[in-house]
Amino acid sequence: MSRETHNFIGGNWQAATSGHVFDSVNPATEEVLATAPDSDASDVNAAVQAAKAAYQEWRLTPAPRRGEVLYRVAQILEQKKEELSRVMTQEMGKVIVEARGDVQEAIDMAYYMGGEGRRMLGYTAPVELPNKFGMALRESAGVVALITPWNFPVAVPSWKMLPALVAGNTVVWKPSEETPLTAAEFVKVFAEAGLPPGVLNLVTGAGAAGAALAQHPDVRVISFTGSTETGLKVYTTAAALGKKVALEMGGKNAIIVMDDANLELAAQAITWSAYGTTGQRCTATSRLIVHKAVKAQLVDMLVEKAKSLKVGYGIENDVQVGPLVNQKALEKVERYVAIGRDEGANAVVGGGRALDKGFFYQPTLFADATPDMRVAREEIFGPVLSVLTINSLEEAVAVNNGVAYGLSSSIFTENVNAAFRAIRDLTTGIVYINHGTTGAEIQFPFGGTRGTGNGMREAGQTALDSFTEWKSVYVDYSGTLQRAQIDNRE
Ligand code: UN1
Repeated sequence: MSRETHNFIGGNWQAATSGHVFDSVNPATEEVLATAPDSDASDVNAAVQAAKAAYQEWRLTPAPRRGEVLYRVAQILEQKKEELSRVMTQEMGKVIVEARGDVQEAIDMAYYMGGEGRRMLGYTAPVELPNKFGMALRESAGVVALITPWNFPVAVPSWKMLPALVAGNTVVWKPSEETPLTAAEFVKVFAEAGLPPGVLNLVTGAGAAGAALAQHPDVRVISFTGSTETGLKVYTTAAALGKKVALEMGGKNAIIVMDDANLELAAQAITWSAYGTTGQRCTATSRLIVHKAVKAQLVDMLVEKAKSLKVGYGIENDVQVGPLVNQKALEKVERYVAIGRDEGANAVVGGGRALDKGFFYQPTLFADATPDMRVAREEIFGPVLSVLTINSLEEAVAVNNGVAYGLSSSIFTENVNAAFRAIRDLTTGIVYINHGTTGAEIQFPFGGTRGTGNGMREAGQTALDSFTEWKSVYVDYSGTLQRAQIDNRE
């Protein structure tokens, strides 16, 4: 039976003013799971006004109290982890064990950012004059807008809203139109934790709602994760209005395997990073850059592993690969596999749809790709891995760095010198040694170089940079106008 979700504005659950709705479809069964408000600019405006009205009181709430709300969010999420994970699997298809991991990232982030309520460090530094004091403080920015994707429908929003909230901002959140039900269930956790009305507002909808947020004069900061195409539109609109924007966009992540690597370990990591989450992570591995001496052996191992993966409805415990999120995503994968075949990349496993119902695709491996092929350069966002052959570490690094994106990369080697050279030379925001390209932890900066982002990072202490303004404060306790010494200093 289909459920009905609502916007959450100023503490009230309500329909879109237009009354329009859209369907959220289970990608494994193709059944309608929920209907949700298809919000327009008037709903977005109502949410922004609610966030604006709640701002002064929230900003003046002592940060430790704000942090305590986040601890309660963490505790309620722990209790509701299974329920929320199941809704997520039903709504966007990731297998249940990964859905639990998604919720766990939000729990970790809630504890981490809850701690910021008692930290939120600024600094003091010596000043040039006697009887004078200087300090720099982090201050909230105001109303912040979050636009988030469906592939991590709880974790990614949590990376944004938890630092935003602990810093004293109020929030308007527009989740992906693929996951309105998961979003509504997540917002309920904040309400239950005692977050005051208006501090966190939810508006569901598609492009019109996102565009209205990017344009809204009362929105100071926009944090976006999603496709490069949409992200750049948001950036252009918001930058023209002088807003701060944090972007997290595409990836074309690679694992390098050197000739001295532990091949069984590498094969396991590649399989998980390429086909886990059906390849629908911005950190997923879509290129394998392998030394020619071990290529044939590694490809054989990967083909075996890809064949043995169980594709199906992720709510069943033994399923390892769920569906693509929707028909469009499935067709995109099909299109790219056709392109790869035309380019001569040689699909040695997979290469077609799986199962009769649902948006399933077989884990696919192109064994003979080259760095100039589109399948080795463009983001496919599906279970498709392209193998590129190299002869040296230098060549591997050049191939890794030679794409438009720079999120995550990895090297498998037993040689400590090679590992440290790779750490130095791989130009991605995240580098792994003897580990796949997925699985970033919330304590560290998350984000990428080149076309992946715009220089901002999420998670870790750096998350606060998106959602705070620095205020420098000078206190002159000399009782005199101490001007001459600094203005006329020789
Ligand atoms: C994403 O795909 O947008 O590092 C986020 C990882 C996860 C987060 C991925 N912790 O794979």
